[in-house]
Amino acid sequence: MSKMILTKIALLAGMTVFMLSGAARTIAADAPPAAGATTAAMEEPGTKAFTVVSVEVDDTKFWLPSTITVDQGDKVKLTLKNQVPGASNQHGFTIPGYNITEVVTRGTPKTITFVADKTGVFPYSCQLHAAHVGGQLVVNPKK
Ligand SMILES: [Cu+2]
Repeated sequence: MSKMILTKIALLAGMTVFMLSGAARTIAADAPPAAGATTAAMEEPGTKAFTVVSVEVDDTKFWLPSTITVDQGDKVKLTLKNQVPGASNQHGFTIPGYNITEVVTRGTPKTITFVADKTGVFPYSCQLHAAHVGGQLVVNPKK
């Protein structure tokens, strides 16, 4: 075969891969959003987004990260994920200082949004299990 034909075959093969991957992307876009599919690029300006995950390490359950820091007036978006294995598939997430209380089922992330209008340190925890280690939301005063 001549070099030109080989080049054409290579181009066609490349285009086929490109078109196939395009089709795969289209299918993926039509599928229901996967866990954590939202990206920072999709956030509106002024929104601070965090993923907060419940995990188990050596028999102790944690909500991580253990500190979330924002500024007063920020719109806060929390994607809550429960990744704790085991028979119990539900854990709680509560920030009493902001009147937030949710139950998060493993495999079904929950997204909550609120405006951080009060400054201070607001603990968060699991309202279902006292031993489940929580953390704190820190809201700094506006500069
Ligand atoms: Cu819990």
